Amino acid sequence: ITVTLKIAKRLIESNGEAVSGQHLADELGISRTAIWKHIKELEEKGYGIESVKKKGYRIVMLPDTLEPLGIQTGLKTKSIGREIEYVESCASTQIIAHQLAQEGAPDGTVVLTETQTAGRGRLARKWDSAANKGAWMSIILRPDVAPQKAPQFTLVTAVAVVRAIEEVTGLQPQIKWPNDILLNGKKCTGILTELQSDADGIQALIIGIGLNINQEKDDFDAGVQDIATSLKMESGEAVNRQKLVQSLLFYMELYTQMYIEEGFAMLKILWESYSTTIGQPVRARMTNQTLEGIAEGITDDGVLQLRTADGKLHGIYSADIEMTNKSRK
Ligand code: BTX
Repeated sequence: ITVTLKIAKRLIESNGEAVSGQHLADELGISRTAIWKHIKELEEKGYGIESVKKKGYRIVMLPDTLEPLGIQTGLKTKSIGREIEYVESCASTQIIAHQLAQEGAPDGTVVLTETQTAGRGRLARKWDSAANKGAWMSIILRPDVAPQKAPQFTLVTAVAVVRAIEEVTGLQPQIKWPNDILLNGKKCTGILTELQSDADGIQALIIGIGLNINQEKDDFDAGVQDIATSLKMESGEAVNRQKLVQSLLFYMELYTQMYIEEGFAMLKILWESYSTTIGQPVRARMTNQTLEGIAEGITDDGVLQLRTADGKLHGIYSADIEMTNKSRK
């Protein structure tokens, strides 16, 4: 961490109180002129800093970026987000995270970027990742659970995403099984869980999360404009991306811990309470067939239970779900 960032950290941590230039100079062992130069540098980076006469410097605005300093200051987690790999742009945070995981990155490492040129969804679909308007991230977890449990982490992540959006914006998202987070029937977040495993079990889970935050309709690719939405479009207000990411990392840690220690039962109740799918007629498109019926619930393993008209109950492990009740959005 550079001296400039140390100063930023010191100002952020003083919670809006001015910090004297002399204090900063003494603490860092540099001259007051040097402090002044670093302050100018912070201003150029987008920090709003006020000079209060006789009192010193006070931070009044943070730059709207996802840089680790802003995310980690005030972050309420023990492990998730303690290591952050931040890049301004990349092909996909999943690629970087896979690489880092192979090199031994610790549990809880987060890869964050402002824009992706090849953001990906399930089945090699494209994920539209507009610059500086969302949060595109991958979280590396190293849970001691069997590889078949990996899909449950998608459900646990969905609950964490819903809680974070609720907390920061007051909006009430819904979950469409397995991995879509919806607002007014449109997708505001996508989740992609990938796995590195061997004979010993899971080596790493790479959980990709794409949060649409401050986009306007035009910021989305034409092909997704009708199905995508952002928190700003739904709430009418710009959302602080740093706060949202902090809140998400907090709930990710809380719920993944809960899952690892106590199993899926509690999370299943939360998940079902946010779900738009359960109890509804749906069409499930799988690679080899399509089934229609009522989505009755999920099992303790996160498998969707679909009852078809002939009364048979089918366990769906992976599919695209369409709501067939037209009166609902
Ligand atoms: P999915 O396969 O469920 O959804 C992909 C589909 O969603 C696309 O085919 C398109 O129709 C639609 N879509 C594309 N972009 C958006 C968008 N920004 N908002 C709403 N709908 C969209 C979902 O896959 C999983 C997405 C994970 C994305 C994260 S971002 C960070 C990480 N890195 C990476 O490359 N992927 C993950």
